[in-house]
Amino acid sequence: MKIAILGFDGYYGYPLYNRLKKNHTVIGLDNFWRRACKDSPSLIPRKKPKGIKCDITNYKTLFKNLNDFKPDVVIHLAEQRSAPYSMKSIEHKQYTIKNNSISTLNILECAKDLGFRTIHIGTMGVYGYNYDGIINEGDIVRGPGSIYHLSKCIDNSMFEMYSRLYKCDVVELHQGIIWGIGGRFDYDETFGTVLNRFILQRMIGMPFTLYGNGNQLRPFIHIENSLDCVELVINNPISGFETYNQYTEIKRLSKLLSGDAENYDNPRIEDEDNNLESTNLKLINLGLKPIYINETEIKKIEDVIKPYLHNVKRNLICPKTIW
Ligand code: USQ
Repeated sequence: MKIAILGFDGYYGYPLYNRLKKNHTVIGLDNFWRRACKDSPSLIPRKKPKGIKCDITNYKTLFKNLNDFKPDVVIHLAEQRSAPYSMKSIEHKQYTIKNNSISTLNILECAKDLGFRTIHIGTMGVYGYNYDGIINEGDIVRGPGSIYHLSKCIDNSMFEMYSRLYKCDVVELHQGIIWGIGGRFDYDETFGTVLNRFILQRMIGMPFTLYGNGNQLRPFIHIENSLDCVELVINNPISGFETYNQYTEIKRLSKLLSGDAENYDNPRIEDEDNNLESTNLKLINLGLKPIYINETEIKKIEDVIKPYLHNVKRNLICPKTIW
């Protein structure tokens, strides 16, 4: 199959590119924006991969690249994906909405004219974390807690509309919080996700930076599982618009890892004693084999990052972005 990955230089895009190119003809496009964020460096250095430099918010360039390649599937990862980044200032808010929404619109315009299938990595955060009922896959439940999550709600509405009006085939993967190594490893307060941050904090003898009381329930998925999910939906095509909840377990933040924790005044506006009940059976039924959070899996990550611990910049760890 011919597959184009938009945003192939990111935490998720890079390992996905390496996985898919084993069995498919794959091209990668990226504006290399994340690489230029010098305040949020990856702990593990990684060379710039070979691919096409393309800003997806430029419709003409995107169309030309996709029209030349004629993909069967386009995987859309070309988004600003950090909630804290999106809440730092009006400029960060504008950048996030502009980049994410225009990218999605451009991809859908290309899909309408070129006829490829689109797979989008969305987020469980579109539902929000203060809903009392059970969230089924495909339910329209909205409760974004940041401008980033709001941008994913806008994406979601665009996918639904293009699929309804123009019969575009779109898969929306509502992903939980990823953990594990994706070529790069982020631990700073802006781009590091919580479990990866806690793993590193324990290794450098720092108590976990637990926001609020730590009772928050959140969905988690190992990065390898997340890549499995994309392969599963590539190999099991649907027509129309289909949503999958892409996580393997729901955990309380205070119970993620054993170790000392320090409770911080929560820098985010979020419900700390939330309910989270949802279904994730569609991917399991397609064959996903969950990798759960346990010390054996954590040890594998520790072994990879250990040689780079001298690069840790402690001043990047404590929360600074408040909303
Ligand atoms: N948290 C801490 N301590 C920390 C960092 C975070 O207690 O040092 C807490 C946060 O307050 C939050 C939870 O951990 O309750 C998750 O925070 P996070 O930064 O790991 O994840 P989040 O901001 O939700 O975003 C991440 C990815 C995003 C993806 C999302 C999936 O950056 O791209 O969409 O996870 S989900 O959370 O399901 O929306």
